[in-house]
Amino acid sequence: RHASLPVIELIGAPTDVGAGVRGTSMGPAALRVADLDTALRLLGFHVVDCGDLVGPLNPRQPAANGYRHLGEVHAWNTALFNAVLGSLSRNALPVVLGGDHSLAIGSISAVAQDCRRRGKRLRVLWLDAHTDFNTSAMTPSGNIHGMPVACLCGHGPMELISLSDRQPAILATEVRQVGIRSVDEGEKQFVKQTGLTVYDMRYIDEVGMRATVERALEGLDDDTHLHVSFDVDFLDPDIAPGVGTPVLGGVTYREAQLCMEMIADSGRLGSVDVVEINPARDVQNRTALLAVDLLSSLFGKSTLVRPTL
Ligand code: EXY
Ligand code: MN
Ligand code: MN
Ligand code: MN
Repeated sequence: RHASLPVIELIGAPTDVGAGVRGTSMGPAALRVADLDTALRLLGFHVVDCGDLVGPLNPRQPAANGYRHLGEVHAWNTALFNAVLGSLSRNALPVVLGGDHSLAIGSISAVAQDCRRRGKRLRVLWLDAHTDFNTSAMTPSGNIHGMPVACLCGHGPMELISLSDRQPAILATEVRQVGIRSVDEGEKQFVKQTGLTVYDMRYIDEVGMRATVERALEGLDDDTHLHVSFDVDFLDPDIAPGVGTPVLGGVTYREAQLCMEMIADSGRLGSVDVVEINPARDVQNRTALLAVDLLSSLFGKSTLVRPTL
C-alpha cells in the first residue's frame, strides 16, 4: 500500500426504491462478486468494505403527489448522507455502491457539506444517459432517480433538498454532465432555463471524448474536490445490458476508458457513486465486471507506456 494514497471506503446501498424497474438493490452484491475490492487493492489502495447500509424495502407503490416512495428514498438518503459524511471526515475516499441514482442526493449533499467545512471547491461530474433533472411537476414517472440533480440544486421535496447544512446543497454551475441522450420534454426546458452544462452524445460525437472531458474538467485546481457520479447507463447497452433504463447510442468501451483515465490524471478525484447496475437485467454479471474495469481506470490503472501526444 502506498502511504500517499487515500483509503477507499466502499459503502453499499442496496436499494431500488427510487427506480421504476426493480433490481438495482442487487448492485452492491454484483460489484463485490466482480471483485471491486481486489481490483482497487491491486492499484495500491487500502480498501475498507464498510458493508451495506440498511433501509426500507421497496413497498411497490404508485407515485403520490409526483413522487414514488418519497419516505423510503428519504430514509436511504439520510443513512447514506451520514455514511459518506463519516467517510470524508476520516479523510477517506468514499465509493458508494448503488442502488438507484436517487442515492446521489445523499452522497453529494454530504460531499458538498464536507467541502464547505474544508473551504474546498466542488465539481460534480455526472456520467449518465439522463440529466436526472425532473421535478414532481414535470416527471413522467414519479421515479425519484430521475430527479437527483434537481433536488441537489434545490428543486424538490423538503425532505430531499435539506439533507445538508445549506440549501441548495450545490449550485448548477458546479455540475458537468456527460453522455446525455434521454431528456424528457419539461425536463429539457428546465435544464436550459437553469443553464446546466450538458455534454450530450452529439457533443461527444462532434468533438470527441478527449475534448469533452477536457472541457468538463476545465478549471479544477488543487483545492477542488471532484465527485464522479457514474450511472452505468452512461455506457452503451450493447456493452452494459444490466441497467434498468437502457438508452441506445451510449458511450463505447474505448470512450469510457479514456474518460476514466483523464479523470484519474486530474488527480482531484475525491468521491464516487457507481449506480444503476441491475443484475436482474444482466448477462453473467458483465455490467458489474465492466464497471470494475472502468473503476480501475478511474483510480489510476493505465497502460504502462504512454508516448507523448
Ligand atoms: N427521465 C425518466 C424519468 O424521470 O422517469 C427516466 C429517468 C431514469 C433515471 C436514470 C437512472 O438515470
Ligand atoms: Mn474480494
Ligand atoms: Mn442517473
Ligand atoms: Mn441514467
